[in-house]
Amino acid sequence: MPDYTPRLEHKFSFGLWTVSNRGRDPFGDVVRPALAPNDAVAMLGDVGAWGVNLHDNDLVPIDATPSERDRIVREFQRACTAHGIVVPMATVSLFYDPIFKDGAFTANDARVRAYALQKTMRAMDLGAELGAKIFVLWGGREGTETDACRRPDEAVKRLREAVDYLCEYSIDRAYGFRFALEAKPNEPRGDIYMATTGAYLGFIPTLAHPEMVGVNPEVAHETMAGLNFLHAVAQAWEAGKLFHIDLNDQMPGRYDQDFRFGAANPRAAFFLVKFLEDAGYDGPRHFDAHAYRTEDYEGVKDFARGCMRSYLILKERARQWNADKEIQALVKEIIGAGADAPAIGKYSAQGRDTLLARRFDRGAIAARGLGYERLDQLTMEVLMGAR
Ligand code: DIG
Ligand code: MN
Ligand code: MN
Repeated sequence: MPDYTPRLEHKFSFGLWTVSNRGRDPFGDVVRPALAPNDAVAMLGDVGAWGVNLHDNDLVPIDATPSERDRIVREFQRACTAHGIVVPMATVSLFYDPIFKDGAFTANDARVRAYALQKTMRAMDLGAELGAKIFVLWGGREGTETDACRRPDEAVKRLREAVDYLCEYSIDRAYGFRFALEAKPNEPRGDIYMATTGAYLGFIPTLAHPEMVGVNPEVAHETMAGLNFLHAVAQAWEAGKLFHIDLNDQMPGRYDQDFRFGAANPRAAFFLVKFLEDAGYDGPRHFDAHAYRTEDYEGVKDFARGCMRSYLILKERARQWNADKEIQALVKEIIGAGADAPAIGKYSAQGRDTLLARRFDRGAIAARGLGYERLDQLTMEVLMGAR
């Protein structure tokens, strides 16, 4: 029986806000008592996680004094050391405090935009102090309910000004941060700017320091919009911009469910894990998810274990798929189709003339059966443990 025990080498991480989620939702109060950050770290150490991530105010209350802040950070660092947990990523809450009700970097009030930068700089200080090298920016409130409130291209300009400024701050302080921008189509705003990972991939090249900025795609956020999450991840990877990833699960067309990884669509999760492992992605496997509202903290531990076990089970299924002789023979045949086609490659006068001169037998090519039903059935049988 393969071993599905999480180990540090798997780089499984959770946000403080995930295992400490108290189950509040828009229609119901908390169902779990507060879990202090240091107790959350102990829980993550207990279930075998590698890292813990945090928003600034997951750890340091927004109105903490500098001395309270320093004490909290010292105690947190002690807890992380005691439980062998690292802090790979930090981020900032630019969505919870009422001041951000109209957004943060894109807000119409210039004081809000300035305060959002100041707060992010301090969150970067905290992240750097904890050893984080990735800084996620999720613009949860950067959006609108009415497009009468600002031109959307003005929002893009304000976002660029903020990200450029924060890149300069990281350079100035020599923090070495790689910024990972996280998209979401809506919730909590009626519409959120930069709704998809693709939108951010189009935004990044317009920045002053594009090499410092990548994306943090989240399963639930692309899936909410009815998109194929793997395709967003693959485009980010191919562009060298997959700086981080938020793993969870989601039914299409619903509110942001942030389910346990693999809990809604194990087939999509399989193709994602296969891609990440085949591609050699070596970043954090971060679970931005939370337990069902029905659970107590034993259930939260089951949730955390389930995220990691499902990833490892799907990683083993991907190994089986890659080793399956019948599947690999089919893949070889599919990939090799049309071997006699004129090579495309770099444009040349000779290549041009060869391509223009070629006669294609459209009927014969179109009549060929591609065997994808057999391939997908074999894939499903690997997934279902029938091979
Ligand atoms: C929501 O999916 C966002 C926040 O939880 C956080 O800012 C970010 C970190 O992964 N994801
Ligand atoms: Mn989410
Ligand atoms: Mn997320």
